[in-house]
Amino acid sequence: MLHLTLNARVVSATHLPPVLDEMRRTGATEHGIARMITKAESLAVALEHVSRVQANLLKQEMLAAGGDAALSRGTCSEEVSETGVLLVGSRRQFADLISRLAEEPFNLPEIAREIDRTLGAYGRRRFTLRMGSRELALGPRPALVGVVNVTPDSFSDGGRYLDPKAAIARGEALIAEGADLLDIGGESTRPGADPVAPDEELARVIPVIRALAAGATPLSIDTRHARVAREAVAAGACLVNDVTGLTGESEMARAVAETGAGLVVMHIQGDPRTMQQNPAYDNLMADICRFLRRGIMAAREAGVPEDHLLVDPGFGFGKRLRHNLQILSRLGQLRTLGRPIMVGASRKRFIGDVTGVEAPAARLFGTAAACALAVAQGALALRVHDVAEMRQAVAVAAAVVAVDET
Ligand code: HH2
Repeated sequence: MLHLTLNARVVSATHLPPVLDEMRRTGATEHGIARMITKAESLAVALEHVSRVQANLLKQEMLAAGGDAALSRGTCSEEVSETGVLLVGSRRQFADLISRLAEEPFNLPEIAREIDRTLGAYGRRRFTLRMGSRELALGPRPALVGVVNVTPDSFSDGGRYLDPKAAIARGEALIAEGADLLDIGGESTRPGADPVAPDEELARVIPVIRALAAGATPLSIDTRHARVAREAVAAGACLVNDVTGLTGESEMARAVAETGAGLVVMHIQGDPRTMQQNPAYDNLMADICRFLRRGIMAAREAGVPEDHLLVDPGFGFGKRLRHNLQILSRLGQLRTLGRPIMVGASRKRFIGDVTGVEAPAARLFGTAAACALAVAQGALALRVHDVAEMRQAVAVAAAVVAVDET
């Protein structure tokens, strides 16, 4: 699979609307602007596992186009057989590179198509998420996903909504606060949590799903178990939120495909019991991207249509403080995957580490900052415990994003 191997990723891109605005103010013609703007947009695209011969030709062609390519030093001295590549140049230089590569041997036309596809995916800002018979428009307005934990031990609200009546009331309250979707879970995945048997998980979530499914708000089931996913969808859920990103039960992808539900593919390193013991990455964003790509491919191979998928970097799932902060700062790179980004930073430990606020339920303002930063980077679904408060934060961030898009 070429695109998994290459793991092409847009690392950065110029924010163009202010440039366009100033160009127009000069009185330049639209025709002139259309030509000039491709020079004003600076792009950096990372590729992995490029063979020595491909890398040398990429460098040569990108230099000829007026850009450049960073490669391993050993590529020239023939000490390495493959290398990572960082292509840098303007939009125009990338277009030139892509047409030059179309004429080259050594699979370079495929690399060109992958770069082109990646740039196209990165630019996408609106999606229609399909989940069974439901649809949810994502972008320009991000969706708020309210969390309902039907558990005795969730990290921030364990025990509060274990009673089905309390969980149903919580779900209704979150809908009244403006939730676009509810994510219902019967197993805590906090660091160190003990797994819950599917029978117990089902006993917790099914009555809550049945009761809330009568309303208009779509429901998601937060589970690692294929059986729970199937029964939850039969009871009225339309989205499966699998925190293992399809690396847990092998049946999960088929279960989602057969039910027609949507799927959240979330990144995790390790499993909840051990994930925080010593998380380490070669290249954090590249590793997350590759994991999510694998999940997308596994879902598609099982028959889940692409427009049923969301991706999520999995804040706190096998990440140190620095990792969580870097993900938030570089989240936009995941737009490369061409699927809407969900973010679940709500009340999490890293917010407590930065703010010194120990009680998870008191991490409201920190959560609001994280949500706003995520929206600024392109997140289109925010999984939160405090819908009313985050609705304000997200509305402000989304309005700032939108002001440059219209
Ligand atoms: N975080 C949690 C659970 N599920 N799903 C997605 N897609 N993204 C997340 O970041 C995410 C998630 C953990 O939060 P919570 O459900 O409140 O806690 P617990 O696992 O302890 O029940």
